[in-house]
Amino acid sequence: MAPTAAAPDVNRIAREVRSGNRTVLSRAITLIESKRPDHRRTAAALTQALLEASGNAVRVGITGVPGVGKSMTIDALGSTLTQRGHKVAVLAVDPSSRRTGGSILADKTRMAHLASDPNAFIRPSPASGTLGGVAARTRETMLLCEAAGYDVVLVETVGVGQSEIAVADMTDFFLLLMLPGAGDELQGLKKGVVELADMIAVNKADGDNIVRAKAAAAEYRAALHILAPRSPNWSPPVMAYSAMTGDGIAQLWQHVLDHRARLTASGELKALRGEQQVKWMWTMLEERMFAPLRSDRAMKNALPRVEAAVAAGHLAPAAAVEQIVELLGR
Ligand SMILES: Nc1nc2c(ncn2[C@@H]2O[C@H](COP(=O)(O)OP(=O)(O)OP(=O)(O)O)[C@@H](O)[C@H]2O)c(=O)[nH]1
Ligand SMILES: [Mg+2]
Repeated sequence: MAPTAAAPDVNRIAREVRSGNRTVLSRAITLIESKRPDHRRTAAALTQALLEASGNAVRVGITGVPGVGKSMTIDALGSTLTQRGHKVAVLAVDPSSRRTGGSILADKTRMAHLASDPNAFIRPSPASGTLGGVAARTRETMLLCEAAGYDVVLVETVGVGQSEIAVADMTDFFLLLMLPGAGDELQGLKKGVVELADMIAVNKADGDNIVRAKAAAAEYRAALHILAPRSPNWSPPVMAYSAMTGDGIAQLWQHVLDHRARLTASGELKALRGEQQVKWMWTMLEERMFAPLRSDRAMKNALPRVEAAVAAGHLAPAAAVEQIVELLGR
């Protein structure tokens, strides 16, 4: 890394993060989430300084419709893993403003065990912004957590939009949670999300729901057969489990480990990580290139006018682009 004015500070923060200091980790994440240009530069230097120490976690993305039991599953799975000696970081990608103060708290109460577990670190989604921006912050946060010694990273996103793709793009294993109940086959999820899944797990297989959950699992298993698998070395399993009773949580994790073993052996995991890094670079570059459009005052004034003219048909889109580029060059 080229020495910069901020370097001593960056090195100190990096050292503290690596030593597992939670307070410094939290502050470093806040720095990463900041939009101030000087903070952005320090954050970039920090992720670079910690790059070598990162990358050692099992990265699992978890999605599913609201109420499917993502939080409860993360609590049960995460607690099982910390009991086995793992350090678990829980992150989220939620670009909507849905999850404001109140529901972050609600989330923590739904992750009651992990919230008080010294070997777990829960960080809610960065505050609302563009999906690209929120996802970028979460990726950087993931690197920091890994450098701090968290060897399992669970990234949650609600399964109703584009954020699933962003999460699948930053994780090794993508877990799709489903509710029991036949008939509602794919439960409003877009087919694209199902295609991303490395496993489908039907939650709430407890009490009166066991039979229904197993029936739903059989149905999804049949549905998955007609989709081409993401990897030639992995057919996504479909299982039923209960986050509430913990039944099936151990098997669920075993599938994650099996997947990892297969994809490590075939070299796919390494290739996947590499592709993700490059994609990430481009995403960040695009964001950076667009930044002047959002922050430049003259641009802020001009853009709505240009847009209105394009919408009204007075200005051709190509001519509008020329105008904007010219403004940017000033
Ligand atoms: N019976 C049963 N109920 C469950 C289970 N898992 C979750 N629930 C209940 O389902 C509801 C939703 O659970 P959450 O974990 O908050 O679901 P979520 O997917 O995180 O929901 P959002 O954060 O709103 O997207 C809660 O009332 C839970 O108590 C389970 O395994 N069995
Ligand atoms: Mg939740």
